[in-house]
Amino acid sequence: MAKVELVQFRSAWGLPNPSPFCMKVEAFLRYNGIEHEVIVSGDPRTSPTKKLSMIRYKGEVIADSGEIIRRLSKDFQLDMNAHLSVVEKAEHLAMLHMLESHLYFIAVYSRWLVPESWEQVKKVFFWKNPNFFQKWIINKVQKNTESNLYAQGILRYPKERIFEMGAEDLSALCAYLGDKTWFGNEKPAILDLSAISFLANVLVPPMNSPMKRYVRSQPTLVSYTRRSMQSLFGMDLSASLPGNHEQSQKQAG
Ligand SMILES: N[C@@H](CCC(=O)N[C@@H](CS)C(=O)NCC(=O)O)C(=O)O
Repeated sequence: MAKVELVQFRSAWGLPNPSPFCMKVEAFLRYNGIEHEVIVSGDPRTSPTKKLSMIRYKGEVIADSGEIIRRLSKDFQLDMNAHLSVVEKAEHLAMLHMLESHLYFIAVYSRWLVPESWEQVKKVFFWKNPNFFQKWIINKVQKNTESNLYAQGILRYPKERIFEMGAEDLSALCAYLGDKTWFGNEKPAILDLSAISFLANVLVPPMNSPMKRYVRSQPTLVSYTRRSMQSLFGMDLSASLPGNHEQSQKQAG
């Protein structure tokens, strides 16, 4: 089989990737034992969608985590959702869109437009000691992000309401997980790859956002993040997550 080149941002904050979409693809490759090489790129403009995640594979460039997983699943004859019922598949699709097409924009707002977080984000995505011109570029990228969030709609709400909506999404995710080991029940489904990437990206970075405070207050989500990161990435996050909860002993299958 042709090797997959996974083009993604530099890892940060002790996480495989600061982008939940790149992390989702990496989780897919790792879980399914697909041979791959990580190529670090800080510039999403090289991607056909002008966004990362992206892979190079069989001489093609494929962007978008969903499209990448669709294509590789076909070629490697995999279906991580095969064991789900029709209703579960529908629920997973709705949850996936909640994470990737709603919560994501709240996370972007939280990182890029809240000044305290922005200071941390700048260090990860841009130059360490920017000169005058680089500072101008950084400000321009931030302004573009602000315009995008206004066009998308999330920026038309007050800050308190934006974070309240973030907590609503996370609360729905938590309720849907319930006491299951994985969203896919006994083994991970595609929703797990996305959920773990979003949760780890909320919980682990050093920013003290309202979303992080919310997730930390939910033992179900904290223990899910801990055991899934151990299982999918072999990473022990115990040191950076709140202490023992009743589910933390649960073994991920
Ligand atoms: N639907 C895409 C979303 C990708 C996406 O939004 N990537 C962000 C990083 S988390 C990006 O590259 N943004 C750059 C930009 O908007 O200029 C996927 O699943 O890969």
